[in-house]
Amino acid sequence: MILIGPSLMCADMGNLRDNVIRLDRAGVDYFHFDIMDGKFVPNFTMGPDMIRALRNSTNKPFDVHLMIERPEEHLGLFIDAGADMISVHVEATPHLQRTLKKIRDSGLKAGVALNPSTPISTIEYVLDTVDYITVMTVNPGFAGQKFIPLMKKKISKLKELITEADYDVNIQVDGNIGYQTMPEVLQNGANMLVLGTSCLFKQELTLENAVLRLRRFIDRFQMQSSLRSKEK
Ligand code: S6P
Ligand code: MG
Repeated sequence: MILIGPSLMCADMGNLRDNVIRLDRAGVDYFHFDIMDGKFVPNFTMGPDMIRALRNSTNKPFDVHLMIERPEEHLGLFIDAGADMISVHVEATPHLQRTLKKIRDSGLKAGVALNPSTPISTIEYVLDTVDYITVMTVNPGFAGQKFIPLMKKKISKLKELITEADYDVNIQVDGNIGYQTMPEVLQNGANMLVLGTSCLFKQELTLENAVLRLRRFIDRFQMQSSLRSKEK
């Protein structure tokens, strides 16, 4: 199952509720919120009040990507605001396992995000405590950056590790996911796509048409890969 989640920091900030309602109707699977603290990453974006304000606009899950230092100190704010899934960066806390467990114990899905230079070995011993792993395919902090090619290898290595250990963990990719990069990240094992300026929020397409085009592309991709695996 391939899931698509618009990155709301790339939406029309003046019409956020309208964008969420339209994307929900167009059939996205979840909404991705980027939270930055100006320290872990050199930028500021959204916060818990925005999550709370949008919570009654859709029933789809809210995925909160915490790009903040010491995320364990702020989890309550995002849980209370209406998050369904929270990911924390492995580089941002010395207590990763405890933090992930706290997210899960609160009834949410727990995710861990890896900066491009962070090796997969850092999460080997929390594979039983996570629901999804976010492979950052750009350095976190900004939309509109270029995909880092070596991340394709990282995704496939991670997929191998998860499959070998037989864990039920999704792989999310975040950063410059568009028609150029999608085929390879999907082939290598990603199944949750964060979509920003490279794919959904494009001047030349309405949100509805952008989602439609994307769904067709993913359906075609899945059909072709199931044909390929039958031929083998
Ligand atoms: C980046 C953030 C992302 C971006 C998204 C933008 O720090 O975590 O979620 O919003 O990657 O997408 P694009 O297509 O503009 O790179
Ligand atoms: Mg993100």
